[in-house]
Amino acid sequence: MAEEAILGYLATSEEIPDSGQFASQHGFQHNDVVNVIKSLHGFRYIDAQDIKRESWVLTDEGKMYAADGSPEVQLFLAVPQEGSISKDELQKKLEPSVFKIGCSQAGKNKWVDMGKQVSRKVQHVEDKVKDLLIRIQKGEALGKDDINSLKARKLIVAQTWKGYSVKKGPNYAPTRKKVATDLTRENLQRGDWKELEFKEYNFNAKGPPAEAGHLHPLLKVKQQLKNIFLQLGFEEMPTNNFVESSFWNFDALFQPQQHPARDSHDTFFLEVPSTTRELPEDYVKLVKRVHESGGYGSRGYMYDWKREEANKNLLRTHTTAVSTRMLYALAKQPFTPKRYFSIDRVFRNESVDRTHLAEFHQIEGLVCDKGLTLGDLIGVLNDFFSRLGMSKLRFKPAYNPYTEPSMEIFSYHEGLKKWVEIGNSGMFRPEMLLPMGFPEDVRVIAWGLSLERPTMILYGVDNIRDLFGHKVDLSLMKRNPICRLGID
Ligand code: FB9
Repeated sequence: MAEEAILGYLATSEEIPDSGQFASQHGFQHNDVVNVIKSLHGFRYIDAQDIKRESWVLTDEGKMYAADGSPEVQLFLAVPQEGSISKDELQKKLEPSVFKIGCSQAGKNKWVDMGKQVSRKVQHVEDKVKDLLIRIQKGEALGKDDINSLKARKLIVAQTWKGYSVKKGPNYAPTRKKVATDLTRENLQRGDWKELEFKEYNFNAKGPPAEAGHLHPLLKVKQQLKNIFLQLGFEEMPTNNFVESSFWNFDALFQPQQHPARDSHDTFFLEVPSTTRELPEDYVKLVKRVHESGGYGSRGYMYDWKREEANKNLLRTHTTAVSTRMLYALAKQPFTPKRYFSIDRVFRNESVDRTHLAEFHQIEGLVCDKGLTLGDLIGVLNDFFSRLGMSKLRFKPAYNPYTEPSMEIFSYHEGLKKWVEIGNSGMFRPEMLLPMGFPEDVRVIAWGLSLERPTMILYGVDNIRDLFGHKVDLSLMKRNPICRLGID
């Protein structure tokens, strides 16, 4: 429609000086004309030049006065030709803003005598303001002073009108030639490819966005944590066994069999297979002894340690169970210092709430070397967490059955403006390490945190159920820029 009109008009005229007038003269929306002009300009059928025009438009208040008359005239007309009217009476007859502005303007124009009684001082008045506003609505140009007085009363505001002047372009034709965007078999068979005009290839055009898979935020943060551990010279422990025996998950960690965490309120025990098939018998004897009567300077827990309790299979409650297996294996070899880490799922029979599910990902790091001290642990923690953007750490004494001393780790989180508990740590007890066969002076410092908490804080996820499970909003994943963890 608009295209034919523009190309048709240029067939007989040199130029379309103003797309705005052209649109109103031909009954088109200026916007449609502009879109056609841009497209025809793109194909060089026409040459379009921008033209701008400053114009004035009425504010909502201006529109009201253009419709109902200026407030000063409305007030004047409300005052009786003869005699007077009380100010209160008058006020009741008019809108509050009209009365207020009307009083000051009519007073200024000396049209009325404003006392307790209000009376006219002139017989007749012109509503110049209304006339000026209507003329602007008609697009007429007004004199500077009139514009300034209306502007001063915030009845009009400036508006820039953008349009185009159009001339014929190098590819001008009265109608747009269908340009072929593809050479098809049919073109070749029909041989009409000779006449066809092909659209130029736009090698800068972006192809359709490739809908690819997206990493779940947990996996993005997991990868970044892995990179930190690897940069610090840690090796990843194999965590591909969710099912574990109570022995490696608890007993080997010197966690007594009557410890509350070992009952089904906190732990998922397996029905099938309910018991583990094999354990290293010599080592089991040493674990049994240290639980029952201590040794290595410890008095143990002095209770009857039961093999069948240790045999029970469960869903691991922490990846520390994997650390136990790896340390036991390490103790079998000639001693070499080691740094190990694990990041994988653990299961706890806990009540589900905003930050707790029955499973989460535990992150664990450990350093095994001779003569390590609590100072070394604090040092490693500062190094590790500083790479997560958490520099200011505080430590609070804590208790774990398998570490002594133990510390909860806190960091001041700028965004949340508060100290956040960011993990737990400690030095594995000799009752755990020596039965494995480690030399006296070998120490193992370790710490743990969750993957979900940092991911929730970094992605601003308030409820863990929005991060994990069927309620996850996939679009959130798609549009969430990979967040950088305080590194670069
Ligand atoms: O992750 C936790 N908090 C955290 C971590 C990082 C973080 O980053 C933000 C970007 C700034 C924010 C918060 N916590 C550990 C602390 C709390 O959330 C705590 O309430 C919940 N804890 C889980 C266990 O809940 C029962 C988080 C989980 C946890 C706790 C302890 C360990 C591992 C995971 C451990 C250990 C350990 C100790 C000694 C030796 C070896 C392992």
